[in-house]
Amino acid sequence: MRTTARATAVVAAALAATAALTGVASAKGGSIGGSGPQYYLNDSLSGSANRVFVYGDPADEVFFGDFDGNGTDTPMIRRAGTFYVRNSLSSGPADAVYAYGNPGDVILTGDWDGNGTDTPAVRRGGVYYIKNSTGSGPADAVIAYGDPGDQVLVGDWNADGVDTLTVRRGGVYYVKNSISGGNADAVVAYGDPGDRVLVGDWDGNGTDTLGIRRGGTYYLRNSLSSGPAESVFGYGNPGDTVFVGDWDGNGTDTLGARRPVNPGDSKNCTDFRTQREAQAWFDYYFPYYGDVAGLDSDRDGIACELNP
Ligand SMILES: [Ca+2]
Ligand SMILES: [Ca+2]
Ligand SMILES: [Ca+2]
Ligand SMILES: [Ca+2]
Repeated sequence: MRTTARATAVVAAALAATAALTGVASAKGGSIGGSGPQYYLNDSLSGSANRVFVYGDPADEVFFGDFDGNGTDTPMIRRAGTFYVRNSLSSGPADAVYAYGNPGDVILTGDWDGNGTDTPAVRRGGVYYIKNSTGSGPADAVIAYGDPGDQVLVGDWNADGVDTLTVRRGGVYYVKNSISGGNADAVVAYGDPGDRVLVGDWDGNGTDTLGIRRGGTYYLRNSLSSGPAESVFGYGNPGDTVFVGDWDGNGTDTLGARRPVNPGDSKNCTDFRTQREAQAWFDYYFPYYGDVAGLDSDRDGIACELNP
C-alpha cells in the first residue's frame, strides 16, 4: 500500500475509531493481551474448551505460534527483551529462551520464510524488522508497510506457506502477499470499523481469512471478501481475551481464551483494607467467574459496602 498524504487524510477518521482496538488481543501475530495464566483451548469451532492448562504469570505478555515447526501452536512469554518458548500445551519450564529487540518494541510472530517455524518481527511505527531465526543478530528483512498508527494482522493470505502483513483501517483491509513494501495486493472491506477481528485458517485449506467477534459470538468467513459468515458460534464469556491457533496440528485454526485462575471463595471483606481494594479484586474476577467469594451479598455490583 502506498502511504500518500491523501490516503492518510482519508483514513484519519477511521483510525481514530480503531486506535483503541490496537492493543486488543485476537489477531494472530501480535501479543494476545489480557491477563491471567490459565488457557482454555478448543480444537473445534464450538462452545467448550477441551484443553486447559496454566503457563507463566498472570501479567505476562503472551504470544501463540508454532515455534518448533511441528504443526501445533503453543505459548511463548515475553518478559522485557527475553522470550520463553514452550513447545507443548502444558505447564512446565520453557523449552527455549532467547533475547530479541528492545523491551519497548512491539513484537509480531509469523512464518516469514515459509519453513514451518514462527519467528519474531519487531515493529517500530510503520517499519518491520523481520527475523527468520531466534538467534541474535540483524534482521533478515526490513520493510515499511502502512502507517505507524495502523492495526496490523499477520497471516498466510494466499496459501503459499509464507506469513505476510495486512493493515487494517476501520473496516478495510490492505493485504500484502510478500515481505515487502509497496502497494497492497488486495483491498478487502469486511465487517464494521469497530469490530474486533480474528485471523485464522478456519476451514484448513491453507488460506488465512478473517473472523469477527461481537461479545461472545464469533462470525468466521472462509474467503477474503465481503459477505456473510460461514460459521457462527458462541465461545467463552464476553469479557474473555480470545486468540487463535492450531492446537492439535490438524491444519484448522480454532479459538482459545486466556483467563485468571479461579480464586474460589478465598477472600472475605475483612481481607481488604478498603472498599476500593475489594472492588478491584471483585471487578477483576467477576467477568470470568462471578461473585465467587461472596463479596456482594446484595448483588448490586458493589463489593464490601461496609468496608471503609
Ligand atoms: Ca519461519
Ligand atoms: Ca502467503
Ligand atoms: Ca482457510
Ligand atoms: Ca486444529
